[in-house]
Amino acid sequence: MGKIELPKLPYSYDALEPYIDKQTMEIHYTKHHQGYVNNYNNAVTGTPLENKTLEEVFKEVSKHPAAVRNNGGGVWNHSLFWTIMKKNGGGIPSGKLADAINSAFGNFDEFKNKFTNAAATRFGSGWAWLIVQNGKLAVTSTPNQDNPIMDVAEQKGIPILGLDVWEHAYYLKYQNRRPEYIENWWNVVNWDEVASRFNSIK
Ligand code: MN3
Repeated sequence: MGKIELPKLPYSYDALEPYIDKQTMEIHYTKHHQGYVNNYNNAVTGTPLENKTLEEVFKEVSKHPAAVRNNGGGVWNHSLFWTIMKKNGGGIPSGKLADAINSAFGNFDEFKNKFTNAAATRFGSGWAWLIVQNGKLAVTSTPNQDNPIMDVAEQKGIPILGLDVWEHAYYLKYQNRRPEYIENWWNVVNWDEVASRFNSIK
């Protein structure tokens, strides 16, 4: 597939204000995400991985150098992250996704509590995820830039929602108050995109 390119941000840097501030969004996208793209390309150029998709690489990521795992994950995770947020997001999902959430967790609030807890208790840097495993939903988290597609993940599945809890995602606005960042983030979740990802899996 050749060189990975930074995907276009689907909204302006200030679109998710006041929950995610403009400066954080700009630095996160132009420095962090771009950095993962550049470093991944540097790590795979001239190797057999150059022509593989990220998903193919993740299935055997334990065999590859740390730069491939960390930067490849950084590329994929942020590419998902931007799409599952939008201006005037939030609320609760409907349709088949809502049914699947109720079936897996009891109700939306139980799901939200479980996901919030996974994000809040992930020690250090990492991500919280809503994943699809054999057609069923589950909540999990991963350290650093790992994700549940990777062979190294404790709990594997296909992520349809992810929350970045690295300090770079919230520190300028929230400093050490990760729980406040998580609580506010629910106001920008793009449930249409999450549902679309869910519906495309089965
Ligand atoms: Mn990040």
